[in-house]
Amino acid sequence: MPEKLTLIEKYREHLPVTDKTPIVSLGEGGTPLVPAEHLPALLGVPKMRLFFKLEGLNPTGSFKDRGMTLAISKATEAGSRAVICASTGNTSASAAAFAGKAGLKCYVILPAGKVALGKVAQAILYGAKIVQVNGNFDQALQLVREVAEEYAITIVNSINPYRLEGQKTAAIEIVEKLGRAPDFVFIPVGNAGNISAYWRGFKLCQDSGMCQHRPRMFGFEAEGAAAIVKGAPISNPETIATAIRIGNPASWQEAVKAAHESNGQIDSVSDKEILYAYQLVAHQEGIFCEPSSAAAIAGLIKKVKAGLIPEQAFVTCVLTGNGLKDPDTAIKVGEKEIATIEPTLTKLKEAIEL
Ligand code: AN7
Repeated sequence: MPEKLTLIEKYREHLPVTDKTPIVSLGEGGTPLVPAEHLPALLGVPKMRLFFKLEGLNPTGSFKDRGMTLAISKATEAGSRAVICASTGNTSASAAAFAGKAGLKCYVILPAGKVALGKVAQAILYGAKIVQVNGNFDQALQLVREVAEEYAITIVNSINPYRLEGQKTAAIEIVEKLGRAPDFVFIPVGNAGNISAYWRGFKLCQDSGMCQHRPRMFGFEAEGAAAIVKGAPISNPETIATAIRIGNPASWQEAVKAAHESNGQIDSVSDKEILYAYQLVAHQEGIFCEPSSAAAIAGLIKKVKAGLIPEQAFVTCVLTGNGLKDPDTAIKVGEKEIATIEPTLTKLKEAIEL
């Protein structure tokens, strides 16, 4: 059987690599594009062709791996010995894994107490040096920028240009799988890198003749962290979707441009809407995504209600991270429903209402 190509090998012609670039790969990319079974009818648009891009099935459980394979490969090529990132969690898990494989030292700076359990567990086990700051992601990123000016450490946040180049491959995969571009793409927005990367990817597809049209890009911030929507940075961002708890997005301008050029929008959804969508997609479609990813579905629901989605539209929701990363939120949502009984048949029958 032929070996599966790495993401970089597969999309080499579209990526800033040469034959000399050492490829650091964990088997990233090639994630499933799964059609929705029940949501279109439930939302009142039964003919909508809705697909979920399951980025939580990447090796470290999020879309970050697409950019990280390239960022770490290029850091290795450049002779870097150490990488650093600020992170709401997923970037740190991905950076730690790829850096570990490449034999690079990895420093991750996290907002204390605000990173989902599974992501911290990953960074620990992959062997990163972890520092928590009593502050938010934006402050952590500022510190990372400052320390990287003084020391020869490569930043692997999405301000590293290779990150978005790698991430744009997800858009190409969607076009390959559908044989066309979707009409609408719904995607969560934190640091605003991923929506920018997808837009690059879709433009590339159109320019290279892989598709005839480009989708409208709809990005969603969490209401308590909606800097772009409000038009000004937020010094104390707050949301249950900790991955997108970001008050001053690094790719602000490029994301606004993506929304504008594509005739889309950056909008926001509330924590309540996020939690509703989070449970709905799990119950109805068997997909366990993290709360931040559910912001994309909450956004879709909002736009369907606003009458924005034509009947037969092709729609893709980008589900950026695996629900297993944040067991605390899942358990909080349903814990009270779990019955604890004495181990007798009678009690069991009572409990399951037979
Ligand atoms: C699951 O890990 O910023 O708008 O430091 O983990 O490209 O930032 C994570 C962001 C969406 C937002 N969904 O993407 C980090 C970090 C999930 C995420 C986003 C993130 P961007």
